Amino acid sequence: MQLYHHPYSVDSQKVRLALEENGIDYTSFHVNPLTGKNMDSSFFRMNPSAKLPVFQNGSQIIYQAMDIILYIDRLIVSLDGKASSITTQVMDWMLKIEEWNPKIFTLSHIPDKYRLFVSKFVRRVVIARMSEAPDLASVYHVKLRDAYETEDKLKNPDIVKQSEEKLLRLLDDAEMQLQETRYLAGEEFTLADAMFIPVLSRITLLNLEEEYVSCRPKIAGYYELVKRRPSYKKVIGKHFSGWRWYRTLVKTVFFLCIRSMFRRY
Ligand SMILES: N[C@@H](CCC(=O)N[C@@H](CS)C(=O)NCC(=O)O)C(=O)O
Repeated sequence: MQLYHHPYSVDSQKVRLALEENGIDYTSFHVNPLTGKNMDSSFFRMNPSAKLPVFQNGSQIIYQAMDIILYIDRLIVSLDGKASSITTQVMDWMLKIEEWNPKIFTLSHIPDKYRLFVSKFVRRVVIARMSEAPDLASVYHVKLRDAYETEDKLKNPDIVKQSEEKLLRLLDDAEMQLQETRYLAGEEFTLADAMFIPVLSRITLLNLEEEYVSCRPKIAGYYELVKRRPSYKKVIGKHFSGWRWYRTLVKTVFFLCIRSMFRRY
């Protein structure tokens, strides 16, 4: 089994937590969307949305984080003969979490000059790949249109506000639930938690913990609790502290600057 992902991608983290919690082995391939690696024609041919994560088991390729997690659950059921861990309550939480797309919220918290630099770089990568693989041109055009549409959305304060409000509703619902139970769907860790933790880690990455987490004491306590799990340490913790974080950042910035300077996309 192979997983194409990136350690800072929210949807990739959801899947990796689910895999780790279930003790499933897989071969990991890092694809950095900030450097446009997801636009390489070999990856793009397999996954024309260019989005991460992508999970491959033999000839089966699955694209959406939620679909991959449901597949993992089915795999566990068939391998171990256990009942599915996805109860109605777990599923309700998974759907609620899935409804919040972190893209607009994230981009709206990144200073314009950095965001526009990366977005221009990625557009140039798409154009370069289009000329290398003309048979994929129409699909690459969809990605270009997506990039322009995202910039338009970011200029619309209503869209930015909606994304934030959706996150606030999710956090308020979680805070209420965590007054009753230890984890999101009861006393045990479930796949709903595997999907929720990356939302919190994105808030941390954007340096917004004070504003969104600390003021919700139950979520703050829950966050401390899940950070002690080996799955969290492996999938998120080790990438968020110390040299790994700086190494990824420096490598990405260096790659973008050098390539932009020499116009090598
Ligand atoms: N609905 C997809 C969304 C995946 C997604 O948006 N992934 C982001 C990273 S978290 C990505 O790959 N962005 C790069 C791009 O859109 O080109 C899922 O659930 O997996």
